[in-house]
Amino acid sequence: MNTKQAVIQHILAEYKKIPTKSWGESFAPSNIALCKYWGKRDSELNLPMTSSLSISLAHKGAQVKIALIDSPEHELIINGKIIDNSLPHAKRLLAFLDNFIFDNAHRYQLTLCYNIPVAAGLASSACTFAAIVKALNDLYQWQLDHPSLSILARLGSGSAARSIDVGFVEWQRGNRSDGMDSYAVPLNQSWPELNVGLSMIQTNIKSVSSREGMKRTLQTSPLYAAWPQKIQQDLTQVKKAIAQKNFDLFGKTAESNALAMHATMHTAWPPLMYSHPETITMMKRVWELRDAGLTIYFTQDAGPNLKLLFLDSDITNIKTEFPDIEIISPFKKETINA
Ligand code: 2P0
Repeated sequence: MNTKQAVIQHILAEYKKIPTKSWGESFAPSNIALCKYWGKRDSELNLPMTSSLSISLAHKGAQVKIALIDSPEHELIINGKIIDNSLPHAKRLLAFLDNFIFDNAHRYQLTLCYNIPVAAGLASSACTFAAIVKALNDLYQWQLDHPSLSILARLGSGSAARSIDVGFVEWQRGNRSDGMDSYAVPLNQSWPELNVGLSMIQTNIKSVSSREGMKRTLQTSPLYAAWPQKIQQDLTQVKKAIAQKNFDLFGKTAESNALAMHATMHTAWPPLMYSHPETITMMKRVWELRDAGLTIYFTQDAGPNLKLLFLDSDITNIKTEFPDIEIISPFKKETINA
């Protein structure tokens, strides 16, 4: 038994492993980190070097349906297409499902439906593993609490720990080597006027995975030593900004955190740069607009797409300036129910 399986056994020890329904179903949202997760202290359990904080993207994410099948192999269907089990993207999902085989006669049929581009820095692994864990919870009717769901989702992908909840979510680093104290906790704070604008500079699969990128950065970047302290300061500031609804402090902290994370990547070796020329052009436009009085900030993950942060009061100007962005309002009722 590997360490991951030991954690799963520990969490599920008391629960029955026979489904009481034909299939389990669930949705989990993507999340965008405002204070980023970049670097692991344990790469098997996806334990982070630092805490991180994100906002969930309401109705944007993954819908999962999972059922047991009489077959020696799992079956994977993504956005309506049967996927070859030998593809790298499939292998990671199937390896995760292997951890939840409780009876040797059956495997799973996993159906995934996204309304967000896969593997384009739009956090699709986060919503995927969170939705799978929630769907298993539904299939077996375990009724696990949120910390347990978050820990199980983290075993699939670190950022998935944060996609179990909605709204603002903090993933606590934890200190234990088994990770039982490393899970996400919702902040229970709302900000109805807040918007996230998704740019679609590129939606192809990226060349260096986050997993590989963070490993390289941790091992080689001379700037990485400063990252834990930067995260600590930014977490304090962003939580203060959310509590006070101070949008300038919120946006400035998120943007600065993203730029600092990318600085650690640029100084890794071989260097790592997820930005495209269009990314830089868009960043400069944001800075020009801000100088001209528009209250707009950005954040960027491990991909070329920027996520713009702005309030309702600026939405008309932002739409004129960036007509191609998709706007998500994480706290608006109609968005959540869409
Ligand atoms: C984040 N990212 O906090 C950061 C910012 C990308 C940049 O979490 O290896 O796909 O599965 O734990 O969760 C992407 O990393 O990596 C990520 P694994 P994951 O959102």
